[in-house]
Amino acid sequence: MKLAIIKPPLPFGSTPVAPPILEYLAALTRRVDPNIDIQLISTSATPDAIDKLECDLAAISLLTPTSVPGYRIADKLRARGIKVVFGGMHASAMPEEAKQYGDAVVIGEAESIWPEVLKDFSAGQLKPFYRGEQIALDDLPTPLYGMLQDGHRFRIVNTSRGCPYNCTFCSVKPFMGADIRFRPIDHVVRDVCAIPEKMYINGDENIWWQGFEQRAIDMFTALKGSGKKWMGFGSLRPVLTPAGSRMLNAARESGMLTVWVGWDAISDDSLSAYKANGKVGVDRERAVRTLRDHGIDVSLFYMLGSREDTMDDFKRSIELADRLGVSMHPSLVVPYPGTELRSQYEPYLYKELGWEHYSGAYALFEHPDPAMTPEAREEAFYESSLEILSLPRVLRHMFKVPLSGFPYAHILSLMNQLPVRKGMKIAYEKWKEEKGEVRRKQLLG
Ligand code: B12
Ligand code: SF4
Repeated sequence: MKLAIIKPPLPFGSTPVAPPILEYLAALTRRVDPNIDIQLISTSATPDAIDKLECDLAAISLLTPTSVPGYRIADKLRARGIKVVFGGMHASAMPEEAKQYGDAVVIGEAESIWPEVLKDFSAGQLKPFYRGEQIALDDLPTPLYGMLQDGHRFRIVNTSRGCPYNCTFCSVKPFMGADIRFRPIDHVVRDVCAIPEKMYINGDENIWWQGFEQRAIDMFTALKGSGKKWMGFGSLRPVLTPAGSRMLNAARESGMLTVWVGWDAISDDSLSAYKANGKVGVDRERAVRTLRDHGIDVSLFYMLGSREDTMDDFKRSIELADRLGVSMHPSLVVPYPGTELRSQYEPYLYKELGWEHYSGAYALFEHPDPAMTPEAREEAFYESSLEILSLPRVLRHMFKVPLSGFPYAHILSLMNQLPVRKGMKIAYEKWKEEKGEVRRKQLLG
């Protein structure tokens, strides 16, 4: 049997990060049947691969912003008689929608159900829907790291799933459940050692959890010997706990260069409206300074343009970037399907905007302030993002990266900002052209 595992194109084009599902689902498949011929396709990197693809079954992984291109890929393949099975967070939140474009949909996590899907396919008896369980993570295979080439320089390691917090915008929590499920530390070390490159990404939603600081310390200590550098997403709360300092030292000694922090909202009011205090409800600026004092560089991810946000928040994000001297990655708020935020915003959604607009660069709902029109929000998003990513600021941030990370963390700081700046400039020019076109059409009646 020939199986192709496909990641549809990402909204902002190719990234050096290998889409983790490809090499991971390949490993799960090998476990079921080592004789299956597997091909991995990251369409952002190899856009023409679909036209030449020959296989019996295509497994397509869908996120919300990649769902529409995923459906178009499925149309092409099914027209050539290839069966299509969808999975991933978007397919799980919108199974009936996905089923219209595929032969089968896997809802939930793959591990417990993928063997059955492959068996049914071989028997010519694919069912329309399959449901994966949230199983314990004590026997996950090592992804087939290195199988995907095409210029991907970073691989992902996952060490836990699930989250006890309840941020309203989050699509990970409804998917992975409220209990944190940890992988055995020796499995994490085994996977890290299997990565061919010298640098990797911890792809967990949170690399350290409050109440589980000792587990994080044990894992970082075990990873010291790997000799690799890494970065990942971490919450601010555990940083200021009594065990925080020991944990940060262990993280740095294990090769951690940069932590990506979900800052989520500029104002504390918006943070509360998102119910995100659970994970970031501490003196946020002190926590960021503490991280840097421990030699770890910080990048903040946050959303703008929520129904609680004001126009001032766009300006305040620039002030924050200057005050903290860290790199900042904004997006406009996205009410992903399956989230509490989507239910709250349901009456205000611009329903005519399809999933391809759910990339973080579009205003997707009405705002109570009549001055905050979609155009005003989108323009303010581009303007403030480009201001934050201006060359002098990018350089200033680089000079503030802790010296202990030299030179990797400094190079990474540039790599994390300069391509985003370039992409953002192109997107803004395109946006201006599109808006100009709409206005011209309106003027011509
Ligand atoms: C690592 C990561 C990235 C990396 C790599 C992405 C890539 N190259 O694919 C980077 C940093 C580049 C990235 C970028 C983006 N990301 Co991202 N990312 C993640 C993160 C943190 C971890 C993903 C991971 O490690 N997965 C591990 C694999 C094994 O898990 P999985 O894919 O969920 O697969 C499991 C199941 O879903 C299922 N499954 C999945 N697919 C399939 C397919 C089949 C056929 C089957 C049977 C099963 C199945 O089986 C697997 C095992 O159980 C997740 C958050 C999270 N914790 O999941 C966000 C996440 C996936 N990202 C998200 C988003 C929105 C983005 C961006 C679009 C954000 C933006 N606005 O810029 C960008 C796109 C950038 C671009 N260039 O266009 C969202 C998606 C939300 C949604 N509902 O769609 C998430 C969930 C974050 C969030 N909190 O909302 N991301
Ligand atoms: S901390 Fe919030 S954003 Fe992160 S996984 Fe949990 S609920 Fe989602």
